[in-house]
Amino acid sequence: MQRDTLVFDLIKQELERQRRGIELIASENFTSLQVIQAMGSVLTNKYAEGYPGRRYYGGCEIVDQTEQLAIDRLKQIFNIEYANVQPHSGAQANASLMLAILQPGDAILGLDLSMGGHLTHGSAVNFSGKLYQPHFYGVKKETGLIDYEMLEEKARTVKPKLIICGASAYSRDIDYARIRAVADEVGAFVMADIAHPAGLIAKGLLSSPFNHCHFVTSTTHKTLRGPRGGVIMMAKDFENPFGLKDVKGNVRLMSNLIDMAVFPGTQGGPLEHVIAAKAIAFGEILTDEFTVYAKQVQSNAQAMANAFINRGYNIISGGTDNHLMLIDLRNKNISGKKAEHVLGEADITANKNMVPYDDKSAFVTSGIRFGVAAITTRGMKENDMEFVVNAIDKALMNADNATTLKSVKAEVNAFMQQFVLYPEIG
Ligand code: DSN
Repeated sequence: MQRDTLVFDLIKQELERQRRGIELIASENFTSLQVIQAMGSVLTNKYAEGYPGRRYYGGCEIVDQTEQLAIDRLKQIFNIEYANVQPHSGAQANASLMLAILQPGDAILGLDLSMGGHLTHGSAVNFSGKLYQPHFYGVKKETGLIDYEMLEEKARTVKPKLIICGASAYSRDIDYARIRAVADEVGAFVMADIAHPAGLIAKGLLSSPFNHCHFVTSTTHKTLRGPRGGVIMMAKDFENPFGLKDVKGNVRLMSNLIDMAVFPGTQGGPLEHVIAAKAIAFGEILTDEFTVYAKQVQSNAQAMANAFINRGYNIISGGTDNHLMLIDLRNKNISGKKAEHVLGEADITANKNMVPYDDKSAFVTSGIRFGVAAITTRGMKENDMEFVVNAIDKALMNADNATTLKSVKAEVNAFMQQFVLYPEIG
């Protein structure tokens, strides 16, 4: 077979794009080379429907071991009893979990997408909003913090089967104990989707949801710095208190119901090459090196937030506890859409984002979201945040000046040369 130079040239171009730019998309990171190598391995050839030791195909004795390693390491990271590492993505993890514990039409309560939530937490355009009956809580207009009184009031009114916490654009820690208290009062399960802050939770830098939430889901590619994928976890397995049954009518342990909801409920063959890469990433997370990384992520985010505040930018909630921040650009007279475009011209990658109580549509938005997980992996420290924020500010304040944008881009490209990315790849 002839080498597909067309595709490989494009991959090379993407590597160069990643190398020369400042990556601030809060949901992205740079995996280690060994994670990439596992994803590009022969494990992609293997069908392994089922779980380690109980598969529907022969020849699974090796992938049984890689999958079991991923499970064991994830359990060790969070000190938990149960982990399913097969979900292809965070959305799949959430879909599987909901399939395991909900019936179509059941009420669910999540953080509104326009207030920092996520599509899979009940959005009308997502399975979660179509199959279930979605209700939402928000953040307080004055503080940008989760409105726990509203959450409690809604929970008491709609009596959801599931309360979802976790967010994609919320920079503060979450009071899981308070959410669990109202869930117990109304008879709801609680699921924390920790896709964004998981790497910081893994190292004890943010509150742990595991003591309070029945279920925890995550992606593996954000602050966990692994391959693209999802996981479902429980601190403790339990015989479900609401008498949820499997298809044969048997009351089962939650772990059985979740395993069955992932496969065969929502997925077929697991991606064993990705699961091996998850195992590698989880091994990396268990090291002291990753502890240093996670602490640096948090320090860099705080340094970046301060640099923005010093330049008059309005950060929702006034700062950050985790790896990201959401900026309301309305006092800077530029929309999120234009800001994203202008920054792109300067090789700074970020995404527009609605801010709470936004008066612009999701396509335009008043906000922009920045995260530091990826630039921290590149090797940036607190003092580098001044350069980054200065470059962003210069670009945004000269949004219609092509010459200035070109010079910011040149400065960014020169600056990034010191933060070597994948030197092993030519
Ligand atoms: N799309 C991800 C994010 O950017 O936060 C969430 O799924």
